[in-house]
Amino acid sequence: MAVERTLSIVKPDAVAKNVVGKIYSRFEEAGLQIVAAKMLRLSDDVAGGFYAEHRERPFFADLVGFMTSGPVVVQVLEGENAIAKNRELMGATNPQEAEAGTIRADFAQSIDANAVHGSDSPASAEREIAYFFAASEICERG
Ligand code: IDP
Repeated sequence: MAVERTLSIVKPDAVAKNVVGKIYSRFEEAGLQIVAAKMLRLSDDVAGGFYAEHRERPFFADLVGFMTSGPVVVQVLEGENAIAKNRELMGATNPQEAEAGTIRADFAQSIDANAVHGSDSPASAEREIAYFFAASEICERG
């Protein structure tokens, strides 16, 4: 298995619930390292550009409205199989369908406010990491 990097976002609902640390613990306990992190408030343009692939979907305006409703914490996670491992930790998009013990089952209320984002492929991880971080902002942990 290869060491990968993936882009993770703690969404506004989870930041508002004050569970950033609990979510970070899930990453660390699974062997993923945080190699870059920042808190920021997304603008409409930044949130819309991030979710550009969903622009034609009926939920796009709600998604952008939600993602700009409060601060988010954005991080790059690194580790063996990091992309799939993070998706497993997150659970299904709809928290009602998420397996017990996953981040979304434990911390999310609805398909709109679902606590976390994680890249779903190597190509999206590359795009999404570059969307939020300059190469100089990513730390080698060794
Ligand atoms: P993912 O976050 O699990 O990768 P995607 O299909 O990429 O799921 O969708 C991006 C985000 O858009 C989801 O996390 C969710 O917040 C929102 N979303 C997806 N499908 C729906 C829907 O049917 N209704 C409302 N929001 C949705």
